[in-house]
Amino acid sequence: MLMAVLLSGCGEQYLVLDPKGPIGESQKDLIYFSTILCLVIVVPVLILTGFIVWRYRDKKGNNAPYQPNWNHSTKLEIIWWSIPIVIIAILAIVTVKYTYELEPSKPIVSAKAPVTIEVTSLDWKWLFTYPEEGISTVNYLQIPEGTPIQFRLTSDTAMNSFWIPQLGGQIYTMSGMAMTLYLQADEIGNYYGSGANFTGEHFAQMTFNVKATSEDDYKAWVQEVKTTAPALTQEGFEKLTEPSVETVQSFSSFPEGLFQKVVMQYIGEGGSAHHHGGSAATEEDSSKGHEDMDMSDMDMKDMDGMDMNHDQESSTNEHSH
Ligand SMILES: [Cu+2]
Repeated sequence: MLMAVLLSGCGEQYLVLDPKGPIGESQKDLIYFSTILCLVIVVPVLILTGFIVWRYRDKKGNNAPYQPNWNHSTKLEIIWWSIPIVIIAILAIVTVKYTYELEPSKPIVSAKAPVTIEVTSLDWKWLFTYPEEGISTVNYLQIPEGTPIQFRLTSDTAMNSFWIPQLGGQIYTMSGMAMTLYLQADEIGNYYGSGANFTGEHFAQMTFNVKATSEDDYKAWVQEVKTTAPALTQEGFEKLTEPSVETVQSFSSFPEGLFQKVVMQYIGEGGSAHHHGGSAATEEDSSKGHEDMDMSDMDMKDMDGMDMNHDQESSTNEHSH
């Protein structure tokens, strides 16, 4: 509340504190709540530190009580143990609650059916494919306002992180994995999107505009792309996988099952082989870091015909970093 007052008018600069969707809104609440709760301890401690240093400093004529034999106070022990314990307990309960509530792959409750968008991070651009619409874009997203968007995310290169600060927290894109993230924009507008994980030379140019429009405008845009944009061929996609910086592009189509192919190409014998950056994806790396990786996020129905070697994998663990 206090912070909301202090920071009002700062929306432009603090995107995370100026959310425009339900997920971002909840995450902002949690940020405020935990910050304020922590300040309940931090502020008195800082004040007391200054006060004690000043009050008990070595100075002629200092009349602060001098008690060399004093060694225990039950009252003080109770105060300085119970307050932090209570605050940490509250923080834990609230954080756990929000963590489950905001689980990225949990669908947003809505009367509207979600729109699926597949996200592939490349060097150094974002490819978005719209499986329901059959179109694709590079470094540009258009979404209908007030509708849950189901993002399916992977990487065809180093690990990156997909982030639209005003709609919600970031999520990693990793080769050989498909992550799911639900976001929603409650207002028509343009939102800043970027990669939040350093991936080399032109990482800074991996930004994209997210345009949230009315549903009619969204449909009109899809129609327009379908009729006026060129097709994205397999060769065209391979060109995109080469390191380069790209401007906004739209395509009236994309190779069928492209996203699934990108995900599956990194899954070899015996499980995952996805790497988290750099060019050396060693076997050691993939076996060490990801015993707990799972494919439960992936839509197995879409994987028909793909070579699956995951019988040995558990399907209960969440993949997290
Ligand atoms: Cu990973």
